[in-house]
Amino acid sequence: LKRVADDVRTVAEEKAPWFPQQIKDLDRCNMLITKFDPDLDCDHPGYNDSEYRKRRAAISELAFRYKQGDPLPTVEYTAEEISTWRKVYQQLRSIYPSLACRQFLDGLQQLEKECGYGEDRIPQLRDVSAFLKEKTGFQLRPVAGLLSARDFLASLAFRVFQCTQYIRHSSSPMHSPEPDCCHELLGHIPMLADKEFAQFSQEIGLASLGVSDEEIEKLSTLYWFTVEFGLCKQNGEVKAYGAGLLSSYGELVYALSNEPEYRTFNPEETAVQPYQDQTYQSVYFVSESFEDAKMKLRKYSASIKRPFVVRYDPFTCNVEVLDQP
Ligand code: TIH
Ligand code: FE2
Repeated sequence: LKRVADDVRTVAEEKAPWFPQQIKDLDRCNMLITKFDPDLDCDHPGYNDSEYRKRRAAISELAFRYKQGDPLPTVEYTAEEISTWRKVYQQLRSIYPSLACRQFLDGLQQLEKECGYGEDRIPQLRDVSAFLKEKTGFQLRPVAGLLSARDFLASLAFRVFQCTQYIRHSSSPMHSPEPDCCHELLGHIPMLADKEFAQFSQEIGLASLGVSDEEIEKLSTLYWFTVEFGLCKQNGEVKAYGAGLLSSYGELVYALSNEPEYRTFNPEETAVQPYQDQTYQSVYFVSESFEDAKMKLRKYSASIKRPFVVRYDPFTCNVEVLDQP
């Protein structure tokens, strides 16, 4: 009987794509998507700015060299970079109170009080990671650019959030087509300071481990329309909870204007909606509440079928793989 069970496991594991089972394995989850690279994409606002590209390459180097467990690299930002940050911070900070959801505002307030957030300096990943670790157990890891969806989602299974450390080009403070430190620090981090949101992010990560490319595509589309561009109702008003909105003054204002189309969030439909990653979205999905979005996405994640079961062990921080009972 034992041999039969072993055979079954071998077949199941052979079919599933590789996935990390220990936090150290995240060193192998580093597949970059070069679509928005300023060296390759002639529409990138930094394409013709060789200084900017040199700076980006230097900051990328820190991420390429990083191994799990190393202290997070710090970057001494230039006066120009800090001035871009200041613009982004000032503009967004002034509209958050009326447009951002409550959980976000709570998180940001704590970061301002306890983690040195403000318009005068760009927070260091090292400090933010220590802050998050205490609040929700999340930690940060530097990444050189946009990661493949599979690798990005897998890190969430370990409560690791992969963060870029360079900043957007000074010519476009209001919107960037790719993640940068404004997007991570202002869009994602305040939400990750919320216990329930952290839990839910980890569940998406766990649901992604070892699933097919088709399932990854659907899961990352859902991630896109919720964690990145989600809207929810709060006290009868529509508010933003998506990080891609909360880090872009231009798109935040646009998303909450009368222009774009709104649809009710429904995972089955949302998972197959084509999305826009060069400019603003043409459709946004609105949930009845933030909790509702969370519950629906959680239910969807749990419904993805796999020939095995994964379980996160919080004592060892490992993912255990069990045969389907
Ligand atoms: N568009 C966002 C911004 O300007 O901050 C960044 C991104 C969100 C999602 C993908 S890239
Ligand atoms: Fe993001």
